Amino acid sequence: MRNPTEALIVIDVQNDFCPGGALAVQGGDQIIPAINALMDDFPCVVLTQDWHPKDHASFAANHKGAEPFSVTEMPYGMQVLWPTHCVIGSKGADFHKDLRSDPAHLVIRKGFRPQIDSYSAFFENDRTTPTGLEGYLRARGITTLTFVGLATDYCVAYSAMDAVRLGFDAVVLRSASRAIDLNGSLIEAETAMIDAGVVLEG
Ligand code: VGL
Ligand code: ZN
Repeated sequence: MRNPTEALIVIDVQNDFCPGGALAVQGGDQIIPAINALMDDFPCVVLTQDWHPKDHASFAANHKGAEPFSVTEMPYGMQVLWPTHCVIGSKGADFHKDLRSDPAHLVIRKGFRPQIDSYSAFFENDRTTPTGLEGYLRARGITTLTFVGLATDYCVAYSAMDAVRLGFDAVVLRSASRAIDLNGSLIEAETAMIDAGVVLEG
């Protein structure tokens, strides 16, 4: 068992990010056995769930004439317009059936405000609206976070970089994460994570 100050943060292992899903990440389901095994090592396990209303501003379908994976300007900066995914209450938003959820102490949902996306488990994409995860971890005395899940170059990377910004030690376990890799986004995200002080393992 790891030190009581450590937590495992499992990012968005949901049907829509796994093969057959609306925003499938290649090999997204292959990381599940490793994640399940890791859960037994950590005194605190948190799962995150991407959780969007149907009219969410990050969906290309809600922008007239926009193609999925195109980019648009939002009040808070540039935003990729995604295929409709992880709609609240849908099958696609459910955790993959093989992911263990019993060991999780907390499930945190993000991206439920229609006008703003939320890649990070800590803040929405304006970088200021909190999800509440920071307070939970601090109240438990947790200082060191290991991130795994989907997708390495979006929600995992944003979460790990915010963690460092907040003063946590952050590790991304690459072997238990998979990337969307949209136009070189994986190498870009890895470089940004290293620059921010995230430790990349695996
Ligand atoms: C994610 C794109 C849109 C992720 C979520 O979990 O990495 N990516 N919504
Ligand atoms: Zn999303």
